[in-house]
Amino acid sequence: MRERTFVMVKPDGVAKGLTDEIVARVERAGLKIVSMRRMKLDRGLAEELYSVHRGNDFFERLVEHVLSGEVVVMLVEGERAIARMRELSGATDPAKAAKGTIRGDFGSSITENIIHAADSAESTRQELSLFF
Ligand code: FUP
Repeated sequence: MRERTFVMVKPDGVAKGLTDEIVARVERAGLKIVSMRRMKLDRGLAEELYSVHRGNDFFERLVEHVLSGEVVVMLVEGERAIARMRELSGATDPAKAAKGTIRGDFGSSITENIIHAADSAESTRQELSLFF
């Protein structure tokens, strides 16, 4: 099924110069980047993006991280795009993520894990509506 998903290169990924590498991996996987923009989030937007995590002990750390520098937001489209972007990204904790995944290859901690990719059709809709 052809679908759309929301992807964001987090500030650690942008700072490490990984945007082009991530774009290349997404395109090599046969997915299309329909739209892409480099930007700075404000607190309201960051808290909205991560609203499902509000109340968790890591929420503030997560929000502070995505506010710590510029991000690159992407609208990605293709067959099973949501699941395939999750596969390309790898497990949340880079220490547990497989080699060959973006987090496994480049992530440094569960907070500084390079990339966000929406995890369901519902979160995709909600997250895309915030940015595109
Ligand atoms: P993921 O969908 O893989 O990004 O993972 P989650 O939705 O579980 O978590 C979203 C973000 O919260 C992660 F990218 C990093 C952060 N997080 C922590 O910092 N600590 C945790 O224990 C879990 C998540």
